[in-house]
Amino acid sequence: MKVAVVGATGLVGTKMLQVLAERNFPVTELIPVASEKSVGKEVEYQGKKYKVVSMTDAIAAKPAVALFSAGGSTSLEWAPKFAAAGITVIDNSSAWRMDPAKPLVVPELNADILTATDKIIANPNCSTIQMVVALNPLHKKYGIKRLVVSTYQSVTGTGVKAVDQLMNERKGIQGEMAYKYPIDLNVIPQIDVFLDNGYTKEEMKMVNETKKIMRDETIRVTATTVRIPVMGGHSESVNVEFAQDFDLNEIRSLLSSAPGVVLVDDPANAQYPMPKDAHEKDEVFVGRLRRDESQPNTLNMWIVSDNLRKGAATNAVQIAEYLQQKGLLS
Ligand code: 11C
Repeated sequence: MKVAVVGATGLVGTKMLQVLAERNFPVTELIPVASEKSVGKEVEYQGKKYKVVSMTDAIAAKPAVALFSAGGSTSLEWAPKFAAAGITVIDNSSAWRMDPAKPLVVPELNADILTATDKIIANPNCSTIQMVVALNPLHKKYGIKRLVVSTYQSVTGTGVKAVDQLMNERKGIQGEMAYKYPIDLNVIPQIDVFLDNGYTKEEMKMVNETKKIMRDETIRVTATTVRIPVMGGHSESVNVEFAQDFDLNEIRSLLSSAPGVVLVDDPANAQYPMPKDAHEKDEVFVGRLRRDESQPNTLNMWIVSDNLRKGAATNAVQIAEYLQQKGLLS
């Protein structure tokens, strides 16, 4: 199968290539695509070098699927052109996520909504993906009424410029700033821009995407999203109020058997999820499970995942795998 990766030289694009190879996705021809200034550069895939091509050349090559990670405006402009040529786009930007006509997919939850006519499929925000993967089995059993989430997000979510800023600060080098403030030895309670309601775009993505993916507009969600000087993944403290009471042991067993979830919850032995351990893994790690003693039917949990993998590249490749296995690609 011909596969295009749009944004192939970025952090997520590079991870998409790595994940496609690791999972042995049946790529017969790779078409790496990037901005005009990268056209002609080479990327390596399974030991072979491939020349980066332009958008127009990629469409002419007619891949069956194009994994996009090139930002919202590129996606708004180019995804419809790929789709019009019969190419299925799996888009990692926020451009199409809340479009009612576009599926927003986390395969563990809602791949069943996909059809052969879906030519632009949205990949959710990283912080949303890891939260819903962990919450879905609990929602099915107890019904979630309300979520209060605070995030601790890796600089890799911003991109290579932010990784460079953190590393430069550590080395005492004055370089380009991805953030308005230093990130090393700091915490920045702003991810993306502020909206009129006082929340950031990242926070409202968690609110709106969660309801769409979980197919339940009644779930109430409030979020505070925060950048911390960490690389391996995003962490989240989630307070979950259920419609009915729960049993902690049953929660543990539901999470242990949930697809894509690994339970790491042994406080007596200081075992809990950390980004250092989640780095380069595809699963969502859950721990610190405990009853909220201040509120009935309410649980506190801690969720960690590699934002570049399950939060972006792996989720996109899993969608492609589903489409391919179900014969939904042209
Ligand atoms: C971050 N979650 O950590 C963001 C990155 O809508 O796909 C991904 C933004 C998005 O900064």
